[in-house]
Amino acid sequence: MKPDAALIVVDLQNDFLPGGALAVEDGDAIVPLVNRLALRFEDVILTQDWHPPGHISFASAHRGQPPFSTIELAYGRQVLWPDHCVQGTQGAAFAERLSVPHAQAVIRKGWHAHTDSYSAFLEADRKTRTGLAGLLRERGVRRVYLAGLALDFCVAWSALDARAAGFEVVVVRDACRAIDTGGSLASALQAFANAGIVCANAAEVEAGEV
Ligand code: VGL
Ligand code: ZN
Repeated sequence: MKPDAALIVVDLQNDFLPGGALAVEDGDAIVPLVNRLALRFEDVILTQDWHPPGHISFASAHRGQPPFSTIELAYGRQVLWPDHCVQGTQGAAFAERLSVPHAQAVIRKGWHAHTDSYSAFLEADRKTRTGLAGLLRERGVRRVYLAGLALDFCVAWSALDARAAGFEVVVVRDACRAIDTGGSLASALQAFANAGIVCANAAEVEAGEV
């Protein structure tokens, strides 16, 4: 068990798996890895992308805008996505083969109709907090490990915000997959390096090397 540490499993939901509305290539390959990795952690938090119908991040909510185009919103640039992870739908449900029964909390995010939230900590307005930092601090967590989807969006923003909130951060690289649109993967990896976020593989974490 890793003391003072938590594993955050990001958005392992049907819509991000092959066949889903916003499928991440090879996204299903990480599920067994995450299941195994989670056995090393007493504290496990799941995040769940959880949008109301007609959410502002959906291309369908903006006339004439195709999916994967970008627009300027009040809080900044927003990528427009296919409708995905609509509250209560099968697409928003966790991957069927995800098996982390000892996880204690689910942080749902992106539920404000007019604000997206890639990050598990801070919504896209960069002001509204989800409460996750407080939860982790109250439990004495100092270091967070992140795995899940997508590496270049929700994992990346969560990792950077965790670091900004004062946690040590490890991204478990092979337990993530990326969307990689418009150079997003390269910029995420560069941002990790700039922020002092460690990238490691699951085997290194399981061996206690990281
Ligand atoms: C995500 C795009 C839109 C993610 C969520 O989980 O990375 N990406 N909503
Ligand atoms: Zn989303």
